[in-house]
Order: sequence, then C-alpha cells, then structure tokens
Amino acid sequence: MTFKSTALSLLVLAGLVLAGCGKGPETAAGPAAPGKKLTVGFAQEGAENAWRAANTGSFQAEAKKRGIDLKFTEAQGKEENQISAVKSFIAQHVDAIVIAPVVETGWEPVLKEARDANIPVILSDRSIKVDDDKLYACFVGSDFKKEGQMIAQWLIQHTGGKGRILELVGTPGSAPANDRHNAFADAIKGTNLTIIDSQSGDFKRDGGKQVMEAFLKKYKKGDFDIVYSHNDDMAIGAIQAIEEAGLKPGTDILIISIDGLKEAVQAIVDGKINCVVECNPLAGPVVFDAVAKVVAGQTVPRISYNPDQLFDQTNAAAAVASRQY
Ligand code: GZL
Repeated sequence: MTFKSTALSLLVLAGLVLAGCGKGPETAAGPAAPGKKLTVGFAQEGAENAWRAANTGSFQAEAKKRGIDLKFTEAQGKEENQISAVKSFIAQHVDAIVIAPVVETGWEPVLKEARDANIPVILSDRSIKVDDDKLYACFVGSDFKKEGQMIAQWLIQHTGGKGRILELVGTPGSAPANDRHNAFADAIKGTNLTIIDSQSGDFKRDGGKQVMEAFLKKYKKGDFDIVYSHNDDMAIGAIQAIEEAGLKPGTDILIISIDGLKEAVQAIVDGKINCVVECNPLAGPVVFDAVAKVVAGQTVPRISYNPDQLFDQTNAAAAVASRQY
C-alpha cells in the first residue's frame, strides 16, 4: 500500500470515528455493550416529604424491574452531600450518574470530574444553571415555569384577578422554588392580584404549618385572601394551621398548590384546597429510558418534560381514586 493510499485510509477512518461524536458522551468503556448489566449512581436530593418518597420509590422499583444495579444515596437536602455522592459514583466507575439537584448552582466542578471520567450525567426532577450545558447529557422532569403559569391562570379566572396572596416558598435556590415563584409572579402582572408576603417552608409539611402559623399571627383574617403553596406538603401543613386558628381553608382562604398528591386531590374533594397542579414524581421509567439511550451512545433530547394536569372541583372527585402517589 503506497503512502498516499495509507494516508487516505487513515483520513477515512478518522472521519468515521468523528462522525460518532455527535451522539453524546460515552461511558469509560465506550458505549455499554448490548445486554451488559447497567450500574447507575442515583444522587437523590433528600427524603423531605411524600412527593420525594414516591420519586425514590419509582426509581428503586424500576431499577429492580430492569435489572439495573442502582447505587442510591439521599443527601438530606444538602448539596455537599450530593456532590460527595457523585464523586463516589465516579470512583466506582458507574455507567451513568443521575442527579436530582437540590439547588441550581455549584455543580460545575463535580460535573467536570464526571466528564473527565467519561461518565454521562442525567438530571432528573430539577435542573441546574451551569456555564457549559454539555456538562450533562439531558434533563428529564416537569416544567416548573408552566406549573406556575397554570396555577396563576386558574387563580386569575377564579378571582377576577383580584386578591392578596401569602406565598409558601419551596427550598431556597432550588429550580422548583425559583421557577414556580417567577412564572407565577410574571403571570399575575397587570392584575389586582398581589403577593403580600413570601416565606420558605422548605417543601416540608411542618415547614408549611410553621410558616402559616407565623402568617396568621402577622395578618388578620381580612388582610389576605389566598395562600399559594409551592407544594402540597406545605399546603397540607398550612391547612392544619388555618383550621387550628378557627378558619375554614378553601372557603375563608383560597388554597392553591402544586404536586398532585392523592391527599391534596382528596382535600379538593373535601373543599379544603381549591386547585392543585400536578408534578408527577413517578419518573423512574422515563429517566432509565434516557439513561439507556445515553449509555448506548444514542442522541437524546436535551430537555424532556413530563406532562402535568390541573385538578379543581370540576375533576378532583373523578381523579382521586386513581392517584398513584
Ligand atoms: C418538583 C420537586 C419538588 C416537589 C416537592 O419536581 O423537586 O421537591 O414539588 C419536592 O414536593 O420536595
């Protein structure tokens, strides 16, 4: 073979190799061999409430069903614990890492370590803000901005765009808290709906109750009309505080919330919550589908949103029996 034909052959080979690079990160050993048992590290953010328990349960059940070796950690809501868990998964040379990031920022260093180890990262549930979004393969979760818009539109329609709102905020710095606040606040601009106070209950039931107790000390019954809670667990805690104060949630005070817990949909039927927008936690199947494609070197959408529906008095009774979490 002459020098010229050898060089031409090498160029053709190089072209073939590069053509595969648009397919997303490969694992340390290259695309997983078909049928190889997947080992996936899942850095869950915490165990703060019923929603999170359902989310974790979905991953664990689906991993068992698919024969995935799931290395599971939960960070008790602390980013430093999540980052340590990701470092541990890298050291174990897992095939892929799934993260439900507790907050949006601070992720570049550990994601660069995962990239350098050729381990793909899939974001589940909550997204992040990074300077290079190639540091993760994709995001699979709910559209929190849309949830904020949906519940704001319902409120505008059911109040004539007038009312004073107390807001129960989720975990400070988290994507759901940021997006559900910002999208809601944008959607009510130009109406006579006003957020008169916002406090964080950290997505926890006792947090929602404590914040509502403080609100009820600070504001008299005629000072506010609506409670907007970033999730159902805080809304249910707030309802307990409202009832202990001798007021009727859902009647004296409009209660609107997000997540779609069966308990919250039942509270709509009972007249204690007025509107809930779903945020489905049962994401194990869709996330592991994305993991399998990424590990196999296939291209996946950067963002995949789970569909979320709205519940109120018109449809809650028909829906409550089939709620799965
Ligand atoms: C939303 C999820 C939020 C839920 C809360 O996808 O991150 O975290 O709304 C949970 O209930 O704590």
